[in-house]
Amino acid sequence: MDKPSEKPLTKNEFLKAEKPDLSGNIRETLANPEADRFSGDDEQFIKFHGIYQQDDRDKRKMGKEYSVMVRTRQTGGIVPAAQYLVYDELSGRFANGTLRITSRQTFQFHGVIQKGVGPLIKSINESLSSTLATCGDVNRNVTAPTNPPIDAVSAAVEEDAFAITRALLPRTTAYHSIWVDGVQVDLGLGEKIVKARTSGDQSNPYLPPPADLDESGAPIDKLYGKTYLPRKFKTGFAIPPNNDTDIFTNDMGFVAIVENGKLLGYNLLVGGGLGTSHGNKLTFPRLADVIGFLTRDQLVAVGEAVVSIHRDWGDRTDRKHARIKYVLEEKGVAWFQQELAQRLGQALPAAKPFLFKGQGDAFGWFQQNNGEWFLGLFVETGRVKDAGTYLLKTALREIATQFAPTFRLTATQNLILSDIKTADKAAIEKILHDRGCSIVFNPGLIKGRGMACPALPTCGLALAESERVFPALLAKIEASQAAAGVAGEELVVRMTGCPNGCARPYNAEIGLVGKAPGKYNLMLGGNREGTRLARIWKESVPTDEIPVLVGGLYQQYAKERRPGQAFGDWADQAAIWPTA
Ligand code: SRM
Ligand code: SF4
Repeated sequence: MDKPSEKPLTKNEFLKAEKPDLSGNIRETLANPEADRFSGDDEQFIKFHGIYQQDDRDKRKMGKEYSVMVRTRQTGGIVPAAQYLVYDELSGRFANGTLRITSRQTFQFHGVIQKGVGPLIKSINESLSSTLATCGDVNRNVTAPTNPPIDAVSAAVEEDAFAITRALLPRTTAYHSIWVDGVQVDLGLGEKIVKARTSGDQSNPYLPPPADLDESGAPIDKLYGKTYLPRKFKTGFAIPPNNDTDIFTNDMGFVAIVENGKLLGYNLLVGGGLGTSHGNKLTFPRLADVIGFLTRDQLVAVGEAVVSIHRDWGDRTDRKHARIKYVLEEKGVAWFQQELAQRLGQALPAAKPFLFKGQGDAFGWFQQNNGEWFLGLFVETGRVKDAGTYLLKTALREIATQFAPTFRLTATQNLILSDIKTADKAAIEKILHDRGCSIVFNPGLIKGRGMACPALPTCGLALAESERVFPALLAKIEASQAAAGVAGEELVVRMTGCPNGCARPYNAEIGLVGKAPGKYNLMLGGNREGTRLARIWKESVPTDEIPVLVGGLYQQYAKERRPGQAFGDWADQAAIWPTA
């Protein structure tokens, strides 16, 4: 593959080149009291600020009801309790009252009204977080292991995840001038913001390092230049044997290499990515390649060099074919290693051996190495809400206020509360039980491993339901499993409303990918470790038929499986596939 040049550049490339500070007309829209939405080119610019223009798709027949989705940045899913309390308050005031834990360890606010977006983003920044570059053609939220959240190695990895986060933030100053300096609203959040700013470190870990300036005083972005990356870019860290961050699905992954309890460095993985488009053969899900080994002091230089290869070699003529995975696929690992060596001034040594033995979160109480405790909680489809007698949002507010644990969002859309004293355990448990949330302690290993993307009604790209139908569907799959005599066995089921793959169905044991309203491609053969891709077993299966088909497969699995063989491993090998 030569550098793509003959085809015309995409429209997004011209937009970025015209306004490299990414400001678009956002300031003007915010200042216009008549504006009920961001429109035109701004729909692209706002993404770099962590905002998506959406409308309630349930209400489209009556005309479009606009709102936005806002995504925060939380490296490794870390949310201090005081920051969580600010989010809790903001979600009630300006959004739909829920907080959505995402598959990349951030929070999303859905249904944010136009007048709320300024105060919301200003307050997020005041609570020492940010929404800068959580979307757009840049490095997104950096994921890092939460299982376990606290030991010497995970603390070192966390430190590195923050170092790479900062290094890969865009240097534009427009974000701060629009949302922090430009929004003048007193929300009366005084006490809450003060607490968020005085708990521990006072500095915002998501402030980009100062940029160099050109002759006119404008910031220069040495890494991203004026046109940023051809497409989104995702970075994650993992600590074997748990692949809880699904590291092979990232554009760039760092796999911790640990010897005698000490972090030696990382194996570099490049070229993972899942998004596809139905019927477009140029697009496909891909797991990352292993490139080489690096020491901790090389981390930032290697990260920047990999991003610069995407910047220079990614396809800017077709946004469906623009991720770094296509560069790896078409040019190969040896080419990539050489290109990286040239940019670093030295080749990386060969990768060191590593092995993943599973993925996902642990539920219930576990002791940290410092004697304190962490509590793994199941959050159905990542949605923190109050509904009927299930009052998770209220319970978490009470726990944050009284005990101030660190909140850690997991990459399977669950939640860990860490740094809890032995004396506080019983009271925290009581709050959760009293608020109708007993399920959070022990969901079982189908619910606990499952993931679904938001899809309808908020996602503009959804072809089918996901989050809203997933719990009922999973319950039926659980029942089929029990009927086959293997109740309670671990199973990774993931569902999305379209082939973009936001809940990572492509490496699940059972992946359900929305094709049309009420119809899904049923994918099988991924594994529990997240290291093998699933394949389409049946196309366009109606929702009601999914549990019936899975029930049949489970009956066969129960008869045929070898001792200890997981469902995904059996399905990959079983005589269930059409013969060529
Ligand atoms: Fe995603 C676009 C939600 C993780 C691949 N994703 C979207 C948008 C913003 C729709 C849009 O562009 O209008 C969705 C917003 C829905 C809503 O109403 O909230 C959306 N993606 C999500 C989240 C919230 C899903 C979730 O269940 O948690 C995740 C937010 C992550 C975060 O906090 O940063 C989310 N998205 C992912 C992942 C999984 C991951 O990164 O681990 C993937 C697959 C991995 C990958 O990137 O290849 C993913 N999202 C996409 C794509 C396909 C990209 C591609 O290369 O083709 C799109 C569409 C696009 O970019 O054009 C997309
Ligand atoms: Fe929307 Fe598709 Fe992502 Fe689901 S997978 S959130 S439907 S873009």
